[in-house]
Amino acid sequence: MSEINKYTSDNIQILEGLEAVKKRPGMYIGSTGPRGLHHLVWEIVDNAVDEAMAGYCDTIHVEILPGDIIKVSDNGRGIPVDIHPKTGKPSVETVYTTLHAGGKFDHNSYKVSGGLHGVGASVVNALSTFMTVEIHKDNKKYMIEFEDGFVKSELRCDGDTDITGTTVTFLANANIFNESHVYDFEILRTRIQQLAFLNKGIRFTITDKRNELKIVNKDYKYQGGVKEYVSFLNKGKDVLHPEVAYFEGELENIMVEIALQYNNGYADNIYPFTNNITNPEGGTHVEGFKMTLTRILNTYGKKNSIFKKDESLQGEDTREGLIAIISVKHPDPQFEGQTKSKLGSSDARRAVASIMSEGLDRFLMENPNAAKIIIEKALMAQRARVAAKKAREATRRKSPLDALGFASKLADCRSKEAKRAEIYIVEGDSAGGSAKQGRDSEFQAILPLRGKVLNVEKTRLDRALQNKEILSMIQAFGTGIGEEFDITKLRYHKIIIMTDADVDGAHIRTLLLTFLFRYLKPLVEQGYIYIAQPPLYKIQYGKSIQYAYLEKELDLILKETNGKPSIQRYKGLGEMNPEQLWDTTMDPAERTLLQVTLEDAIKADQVFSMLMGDDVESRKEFINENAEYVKNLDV
Ligand code: 1YM
Repeated sequence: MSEINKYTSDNIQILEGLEAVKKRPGMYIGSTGPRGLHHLVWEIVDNAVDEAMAGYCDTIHVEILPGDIIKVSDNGRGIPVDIHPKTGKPSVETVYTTLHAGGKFDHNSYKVSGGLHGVGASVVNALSTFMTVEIHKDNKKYMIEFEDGFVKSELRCDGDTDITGTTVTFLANANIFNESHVYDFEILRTRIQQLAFLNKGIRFTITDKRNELKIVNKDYKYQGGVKEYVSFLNKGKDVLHPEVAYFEGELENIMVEIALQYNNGYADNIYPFTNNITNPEGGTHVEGFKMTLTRILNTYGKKNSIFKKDESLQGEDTREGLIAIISVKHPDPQFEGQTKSKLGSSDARRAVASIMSEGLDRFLMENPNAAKIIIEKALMAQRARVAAKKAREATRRKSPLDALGFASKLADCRSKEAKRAEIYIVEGDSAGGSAKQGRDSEFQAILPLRGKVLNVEKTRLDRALQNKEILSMIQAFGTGIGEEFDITKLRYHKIIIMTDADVDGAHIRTLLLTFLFRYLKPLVEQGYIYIAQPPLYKIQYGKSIQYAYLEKELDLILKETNGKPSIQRYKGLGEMNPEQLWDTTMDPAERTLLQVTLEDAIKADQVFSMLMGDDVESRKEFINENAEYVKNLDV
């Protein structure tokens, strides 16, 4: 084949590659919804982070410009501009027009990879109406421009410079991201801050310039890395020891960073990451961590006579009130599990166990007070576990009367097919009554709750299990709780929280979500939890009835309806008759359900703690800082 033909066939391949991305964007970035849109930013940021991890860059800026144009820049070496031997084109052009070009000819040892990340900058290019890449390198400024993924203006030298780095600017294609191409500042900010925690000493900034009257700029740099992350997560909680334990090291080419600190709560929050990507399903690094934590605490407790003669701790005892970050950087991680987000590499287990074991040993030795408090906390947890086991047995009984002698108010559905079955958790007996009459009893079960659900933020499982409302929920769901939780036994694939559209309703909803998040987290993670949306108003004009679910909708309906309609404001679900409740809120053909997704479990945990905890000052500060998010949670 002649040289010319070779280039031509390479070019055809390139075109076919990018065309495939445009045709099926979802295959490459997961979706063309908001998630996919934000994914474009991470794809570019990841390249800058890779450069930082390789040790060549210490500052990364992200800007949202008017029109939702994204600009990412770093002060690394600059993407190579030399002619690539295979394509005969500048390397930067090849990187931005060839699928998966990154992996082929760069040699960073740690790459941001896992889940959907790592598909390459060319995918972002293919899905952008325009993109420019500016490179400062070898005292020269270079520039290349693309339109719809095609080179619009070839790489050119654009003057002299005395700095190095890469700046990428792009506009997502609004025809492809047709749901919305508006970025959510909070989503970008949260992840940028997380990247700053996970890459110590690297400065990350994020600036929202979309509204020139209100430019928002955040600047993050954490010299302490994940140690500061744990402090941040424990903010507003009562910690049991002042110092965050921090261990780092490298083994078999795997870098490990671990930080942990106990608080006086009961939740177990371990946040694992591989190459900056969270692993919600855990994996070998988490196994290594848990194993070592149990082993070292047991050895210390025995050696220092903190245990009574036969006492020893089980794994879960050692994790009550624990907040931990495990961050590994692995040159070639293997993933498994349902979402390919579970780390499978066994060398990571060894590396974590070894670094953690040495580090924790030393920490306990140097901080004997902390050691004693941690082990005593674990011993308390152990006693509570035994008590909880007894209480839990009650939830397993088949009879509608449990050990506490009350009848659950569950009105079950006839279908035993979990996939189809739904359960409505309804506030109050009167709304419960309407729901029971209005439902389709074939597949809709109703569980009315009386009064307020216990606040579980400050309660241990054994006490929570004495609460009737909580017991009836666990009994109804069928999954069990704690050690014997089994998601395959879930009896309803939709658990729908239906509360009044007022402040009390919002409070009950938050309490329910706290309970679900703390004790039945997989139900939330796997998308089984929903929130029903009852209407706020009924607008009747002659025989025609319309419902408004938002204040805005009421205005709209009133504008369209001339004359004088009668307006009824629903204060509670109880005011609706069964038929109305079915029509507006329960009929699958008409209703809108909000699916509760805790994509960002870390944030949710903070929201719950701040809203429910007893630190009033932090709560105020948190609500001020996160007004938007809290509002969303309460809508
Ligand atoms: C704002 C986005 O992409 N920075 C960036 C990318 C690269 C390099 C430096 C780089 C890598 C290497 C050598 C190497 C990339 N280079 C390539 C490729 N920021 C941003 N900064 N020199 C520079 O990995 O060996 C892909 S990404 F493939 F061309 F080397």
